[in-house]
Amino acid sequence: MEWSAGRTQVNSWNEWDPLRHVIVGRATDCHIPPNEPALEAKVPEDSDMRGMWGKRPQESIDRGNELLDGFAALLEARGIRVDRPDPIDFSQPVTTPDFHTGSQFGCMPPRDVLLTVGHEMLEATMSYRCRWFEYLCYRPLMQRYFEEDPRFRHEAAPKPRLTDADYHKDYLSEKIGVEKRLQWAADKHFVTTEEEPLFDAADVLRFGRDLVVQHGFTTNQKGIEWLRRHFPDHRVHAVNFPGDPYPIHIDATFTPLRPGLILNNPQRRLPEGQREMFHRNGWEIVDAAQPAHNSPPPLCYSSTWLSMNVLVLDPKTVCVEKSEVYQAEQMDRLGMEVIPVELRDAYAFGGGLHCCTADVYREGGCEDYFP
Ligand code: DAV
Repeated sequence: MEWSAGRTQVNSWNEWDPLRHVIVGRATDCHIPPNEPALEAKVPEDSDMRGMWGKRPQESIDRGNELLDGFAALLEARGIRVDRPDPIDFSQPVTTPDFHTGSQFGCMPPRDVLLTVGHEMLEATMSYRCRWFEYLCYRPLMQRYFEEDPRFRHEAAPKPRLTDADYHKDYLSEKIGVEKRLQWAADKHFVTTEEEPLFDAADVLRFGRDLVVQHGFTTNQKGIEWLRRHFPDHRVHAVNFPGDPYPIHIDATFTPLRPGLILNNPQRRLPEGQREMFHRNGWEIVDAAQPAHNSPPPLCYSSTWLSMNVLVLDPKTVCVEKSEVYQAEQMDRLGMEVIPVELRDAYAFGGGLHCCTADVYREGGCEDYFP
């Protein structure tokens, strides 16, 4: 079927084919949620956010929206169709028969919630209580896509119960220390237990027939097994990056740019034993450039490695955050055309250029890159 801008078609099999239609998140009403087990384990021990919760300062929300709107306009100016989520009232607490938490999170970043595989968009289980209802912000879009595209498959993974049994108690302490965290990461002892399948969509990278999934804080082995059974025509590979003391989401760690080329965070190298499928098929895994900043912006959950959280528009063109000059230089050396996009003041809402988007349509079909 030919691409036409007027009617939605959902189709995206990888991270690099020419992008035609995308969702860009919003900072509106974004909250710092109260403490809960999964967040406790993630917020860095020296973070300015520890113990804090409530709505984010309105000026920061306005600035975040200004940058996200600017990014959406830049994409539209290049002929890419952009949709936006509908925020709900994130100050509302979440109560289920199994847990209660005092507020929600926001509708940034969509990449965490929605996994597009071919004609399907799958709502992830999520692993934070404050993000349990985040899919609601995307339901108006899902309804529209369902009406407009007869091939579109709208799927939702089983909602998890997120009782205390989902979290390892030894992670719930203020002071663990980076050394112990690194040992735990090397031993694949993460905050989430194997009580039930858990995954965030941003732990999954799409390489045509192959899905590469990070096992870490936000995705457990049962979540990866659930994905394996849910996508029987795909090969699902579990990876982990022992150098990361706070392993959530793969997209500041491992960044495919085009067939045959992946950037890897030099502090979180893919272990030798997990490189086989890439090497055997002639793929190159190169160290990403250093971030331009020594620390994340205020009230930010993510690390400085959002420098490599780029959005590939096609195999020759990539959006890089404007201040990330070393990353831009490296892209240039690798033969990519770089589009600088100002986004750093929106990092605090949950991530960078890859995080703040979710694919709806990329050209191309399901290729086998690792025969
Ligand atoms: O390096 O803090 C951020 C990824 C956000 N989706 C990091 C991972």
